[in-house]
Amino acid sequence: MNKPIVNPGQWDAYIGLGGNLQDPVAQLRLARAKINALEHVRERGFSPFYRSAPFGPPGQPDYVNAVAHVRTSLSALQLLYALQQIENSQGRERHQRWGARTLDLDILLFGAESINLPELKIPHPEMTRRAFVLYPLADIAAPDLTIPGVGALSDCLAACPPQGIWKLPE
Ligand code: A4P
Ligand code: MG
Repeated sequence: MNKPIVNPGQWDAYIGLGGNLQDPVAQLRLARAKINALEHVRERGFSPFYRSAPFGPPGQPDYVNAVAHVRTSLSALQLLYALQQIENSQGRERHQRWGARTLDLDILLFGAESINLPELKIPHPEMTRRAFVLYPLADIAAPDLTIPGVGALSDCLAACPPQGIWKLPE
């Protein structure tokens, strides 16, 4: 059964999902279902899962990463707060920047917007340096996708080899 959507979707947003604690694949699957259950949010695509070497403090387990494409009529801040509630509902604890976590949901892109608020920076500032974001994004985005203020996704991929990431079997 289709859930009711009051306003038709207006924004194409890409969300990066990551986690490295407590069965990350299951955490990401659950988060995917919760994102798709949000009012005014509809999934348009979902990448394969990737295992990835941790970026940040050493000694953490490998991560699992994926990217979701959604269409939404929420504002970027409304979407951020909804995603933070999902992180919290899955036991996300914030101890250390870039430290191990059950679930991290980052808004990578929100339409063609550039946003620079204290609590929300879009495009996500680290995304162009991270193979575990760029390659799953490329799996589901249009080949000519442009990252606002940066340039073509294809140029970012060429500058960021797929090292330290491994696509998991479907
Ligand atoms: N915030 C600002 N912009 C955004 C955005 N576009 N999307 C703010 C989401 N949040 C955004 O985030 C800190 C604050 O960022 C939030 O309060 C929000 O208002 P957080 O999730 O509480 O903390 P964090 O995730 O530790 O910090 P940060 O800087 O967001 O880290 P990243 O960049 O998310 O990196 N290694 C691998 N292999 N795979 C990973 O997924 N992830 C991280 C986290 C580190 N290493 C990783 C991975
Ligand atoms: Mg984060």
